[in-house]
This record gives sequence, C-alpha cells and structure tokens, in this order.
Amino acid sequence: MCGIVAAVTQRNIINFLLENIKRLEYRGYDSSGLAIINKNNNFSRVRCVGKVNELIEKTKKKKLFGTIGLAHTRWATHGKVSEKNTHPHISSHIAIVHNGIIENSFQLRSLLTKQGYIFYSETDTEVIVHLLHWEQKKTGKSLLEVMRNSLMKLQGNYSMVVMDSHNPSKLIAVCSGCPLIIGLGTKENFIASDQIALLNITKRFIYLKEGDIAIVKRENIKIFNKDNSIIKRKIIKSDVKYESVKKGKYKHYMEKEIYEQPKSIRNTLKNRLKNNTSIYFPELGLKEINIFLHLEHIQIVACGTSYHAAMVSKHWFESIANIPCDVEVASEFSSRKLAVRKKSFFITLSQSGETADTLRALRISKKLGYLGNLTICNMKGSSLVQESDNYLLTKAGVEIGVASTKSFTTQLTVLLMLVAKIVSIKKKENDIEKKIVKILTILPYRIEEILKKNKEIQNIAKKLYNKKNILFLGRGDQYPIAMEGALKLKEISYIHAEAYPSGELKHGPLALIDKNMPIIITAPKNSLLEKTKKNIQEICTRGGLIYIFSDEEINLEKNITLLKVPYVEEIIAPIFYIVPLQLLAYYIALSKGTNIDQPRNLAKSVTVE
Ligand code: HGA
Repeated sequence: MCGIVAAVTQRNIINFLLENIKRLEYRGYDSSGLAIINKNNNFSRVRCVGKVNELIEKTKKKKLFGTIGLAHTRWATHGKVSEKNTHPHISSHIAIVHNGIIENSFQLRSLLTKQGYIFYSETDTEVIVHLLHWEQKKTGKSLLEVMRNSLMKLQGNYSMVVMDSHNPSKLIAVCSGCPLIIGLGTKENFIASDQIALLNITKRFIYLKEGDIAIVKRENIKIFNKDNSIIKRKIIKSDVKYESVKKGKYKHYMEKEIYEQPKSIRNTLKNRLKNNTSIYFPELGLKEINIFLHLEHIQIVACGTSYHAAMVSKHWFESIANIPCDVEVASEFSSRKLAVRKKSFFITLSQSGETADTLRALRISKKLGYLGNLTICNMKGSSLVQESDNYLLTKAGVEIGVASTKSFTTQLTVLLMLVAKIVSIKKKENDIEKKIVKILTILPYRIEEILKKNKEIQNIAKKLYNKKNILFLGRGDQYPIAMEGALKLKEISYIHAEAYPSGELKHGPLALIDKNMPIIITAPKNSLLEKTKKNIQEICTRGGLIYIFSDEEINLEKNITLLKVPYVEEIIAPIFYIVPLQLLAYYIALSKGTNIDQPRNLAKSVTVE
C-alpha cells in the first residue's frame, strides 16, 4: 500500500528520496510526493498525481537541496486521487507522511476546524498533522511528547514519519498497525515502509514494533516502546539481494516470478528435508511438537491468494492427516462472534506478513483459547512473524508483482510439509512423511516441465484476451486452483472471471453458457476425473467454449481445446496445475496490454483493513 521513505543524512537527499520512493512503486499507488527542509529552514514540497517518473521530472526542475526529508507514494483511502490529497501534508512547521487509516478523523477534523485550522485536503492524514501542531502550540512541549499525547486521540492503524522545520536534525517515526523499518547507515539513517526501498543502501534494519516511536538522527536512534521506556530493538541483517529485486531478462516482475517457481520451491525445501526421508523445521521446538500431537482441529485464516492456498491445504489436512480444518477469509473471521472448536490450532498465511486483516485476526485469535498459533510467511521481520507464537518461512524471495505467484506455490509447499510432519507426530510413524518428501523432491522438476508449455498457453491466450467473461471450474483440491486462476485473471487483465466447483454448474451457472462463454477446466487424472468429464459433456451440449488442462486424453468435440500437460503425482497436482493458469492470465494481460505489475486500484501488501 502506501510507500514511505525518509532520511537524515549529510548529503543532498533529493536523489535518494526519488530513487527509493520509485522502488516502492510496485506496492500500488496513485500519486506521490516529497518534502525536505531547505537551507532557510522551511519546507520545500513537490507532489503530483500519476507515476513516480512525473514526480522525478517535476522535482529535478526545482533544483532542491536538503539533508533531511521524506517521500510517499499514496494509495488513497480518504479523499480522491488529487494533488492536494497527496502526501506530505504540512501544518506550519510540521510535515507528515502516513500509511494507514484514522477512523475518527471526521470528529477530529471538526474539533480542529473549530480551533481555526484550515484543511487543504480531504485526507485523514492532514488531521494528524494539525493535531500535532495544535498540541504543541497549546503545551509548548517537544514534538516527541506532543506525539505521545496526540496518538492517544487517534483511532485506527497508522505508521508515519514526521519532521519539524524548527528542529531540522531529526525525524520521528511512529509504528502502529502498519510496518515501518529503520535502515542503518554511517552517519546517516533511513526510514521506509519496506526494506526493498533501502536494499541499495544498507542491509542492516531495525523493524519497529507495534506502539514504537523512534527518534532518528544522523548519529543515533532512540526508540521508545508503547510504555514510553527506551528500548533496544534487534538489528536484523537482511539476506535479500538487491539484484533479486531487478527484472533481469523478463518484461514483467510477474513473468519473472512465475518462471522462478522451481527455484523458490527448491529454496523452500532446502535444509528442511533430512536424509530424503523426513521433514525438519528448525524454527519449531518441542513445545510445538507437543501441540501438534494434541491438536484436533485446525483453523486457517488468510486473504486473497493466501486464502486459496489455505483452501488447498484443507483438502490435505483432512484427506492425508484426518484432521478437520476450517478456512476463513480474515476480514470475515474478525467481523463475527466466533465459536472455537476443541483443541484447535490457529494458522495464518500471508506473503508480506503485514496484511492488516490477517494481523487483526491473529490478535483476536489470541483471546479465544486456541492451543497456539503459527504463521506461514515470506518476510522474516514482518509483524505477523513477530506477533505469532511460531512461524515457518516460505523462501520465495522478494515478490514484486502485485499478483502473487511464487508466494502461492511456496506456501503450498510449506503447508504440505506441515501436513506430513503433523501426520508423523500424531501417528508415531512416518510412512506418509517419507512419501511426501519423495514427491516434494520431484516437484521443482515437474514445474519446470509445465513451464515449457508456455507457447501453447500463449496461443490459447490470444483466443481469449478479448472476452468479457471467463468461467473457471475445478473439483476437489482443483476448486481452489480454479479460484486462484480466476483471481489472477481478474487482477491483471480486468476480465470478469469466476470460479465454481465443477459439480455446482448445474445448480445455476450453466445458465451462463453459450458460444461466447469460455470455460477453463483443470482436470488431472484422478478419481474425480470421470465426474468432471460428465460436467464437460454438459457444457459441450450447450455450446460453451471449453479449454481443458489435463494429463489425460479427453475425447475432443468441436468446441473443446485440450492442453495436454505432463504427468504429475496426485498430491502435488494443485501446486502444478496453478502454473498454467498463472501463465494464461499473464499472456492474456500481455495481449490486452494492461499494466501487469501494477494493476489498477490494487496494491501489494494490503496494510489497511
Ligand atoms: N489514509 C491515507 C493513507 C492511505 C494509505 O495508507 N494507503 O495504504 C490517505 O488516504 O491518504
């Protein structure tokens, strides 16, 4: 979502702000801006709607100089996309950039208006900066003290960076509900909402925790926790390579990330498969093993693509481990009264570990009597990892494309390992674990095979890119794959796509079938295939345009296109069959010419509820 970078240095920071805010473009945004404190101890501010390149052009013309400053890419929540709503916002000598939502902004706005404050924007962010100014004017206290008092008046989730032109040596960073990290330099320090923004400058990061306020100066950093005590936070050395964040030979990050999947899965398996017979999670200790022994139910909560991964794992938990498993979208889980099952274990899934809805669900779950909790996440220092009792990392590497691909297949890889581990612990024998280890070792090769089908998939895409609607069907563990395939297509091509369990067709959606309606079906050779074939027949007789991905020869009628895929073992079929659907979505969007890595209205890492 919104991207933040800020710095206090000895050199002119204009280039730093521009280059590094550009690195956060991938998160999804609609406008961007920056402010610095100039030689006269005033603010210079530049803002514009559209691409960061426009901000770069506009700023370069102004020939600004400053050694302290902040920049922002906005994904609007309060107030339309316009220059006056673009951050930074300023109240006299205080400037702010903010990520999050202030839920009581309307009340505060009317209070501040009565105090004579004039609002230039419609944002909730401008409320914060006027509130800080008002508190300081009333009390004469330092910005830090004023910040503490003001935060008590704010409701919602927010991270922000503030600077004061009367005191141009420091930045104040606040972390509450949205991520913020400090990058450590030599006689210069940086702040960002995402380490990717700073990887070209430093590898040493401090992840601020919920409720932290940091005073960041050139020479030092002071962090106060939510009880207002000075606290030392761990410095984490990032192992993310700056080069891995580049597109390389690919046209889009999404394309690169689809093709990276064999490597990401290999990295996710690395050091976790022992003697090719058992699974080892160094992250988990004896306590967790004991919980796995006693759990009788699993509750998984996630959003978007991670939700679909959870849906697949429900099939695995129930069919392989015989453990009842429920899966729910995080925003729904947090919106209702919950009845917790006996001996239930709580799992969250998230690529970024900052998904606000999932984080909220985790916090709620802690009060509900689950046996324990675990997050499966791609980001080591993220809020979900920090706040969960246990974590298992996917090793997908940095994912930049807004439409998740490699994070999905690596989440599934970890989930399958977890299922295998829990079965062994519960049954006290490891036959299934051995079998799964063997199959997982083959998985990256299977994915390499299916990626070779790219040309054929591109040909199908050329027939579909001008369609208005597309249906996706799947049965059993292929139904969540149909959902994920439909989501990929919607996200990047803006074609309306819906997924149904194949058996549901006759209960309604069959009414949509005519010669203009394409239907995509993944149909691996398994015990469900015969039933799926009947559904295919039902569609055929009604003239629908069918595209089947299968490793089985299926009798071809005139309106059926079969894309024969290589053989894959049944357990890992969901991980395998999503890959052609990712490619299909990618090539359809490519033919349409949409903005694949930054689809309209969407953002990577959804840090607002
Ligand atoms: N509420 C602020 C910031 C939005 C945001 O954090 N998006 O991710 C605004 O609308 O400007």
